[in-house]
Amino acid sequence: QTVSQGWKYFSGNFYYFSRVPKTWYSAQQFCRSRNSHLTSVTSVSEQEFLYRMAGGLTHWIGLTKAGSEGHWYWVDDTPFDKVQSMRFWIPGEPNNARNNEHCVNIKASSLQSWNDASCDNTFLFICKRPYIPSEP
Ligand code: 2F8
Ligand code: CA
Repeated sequence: QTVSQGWKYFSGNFYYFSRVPKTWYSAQQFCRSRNSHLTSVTSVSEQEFLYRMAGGLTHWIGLTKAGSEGHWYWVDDTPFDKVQSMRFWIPGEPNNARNNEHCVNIKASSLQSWNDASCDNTFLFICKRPYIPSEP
């Protein structure tokens, strides 16, 4: 399957783990150029899969802030579930350090994993696109 080279399948989606660090926005542009978005995380099993595949290295995910209120949203348009997502933040995060942390990465242990960081920092990143079976 040439179309899926370098992409890992998990539970209905393909994921791309970059080998080159980018800013959050450049990472999202890269994902979009590959028919995908920076990944959303909507379950414990997905979080554990991503953390395991990330191999201990910090990776951008598709969570960022919008509006003057600065509410979190997923760039792939998955609704952000604030309550269900609490468990995924590193204790003490998001802390919006220096008032300049509007993008999120997977950083620490497998479950309490997310940190908000400056979108201008460069990290590895994870793209996600749905697996859409083609007609036979
Ligand atoms: O201690 C948590 C804190 O660690 C760093 O700041 C010192 C992170 N900064 C970056 O990753 C740029 C903070 O986001 C994090 O909250
Ligand atoms: Ca932070």
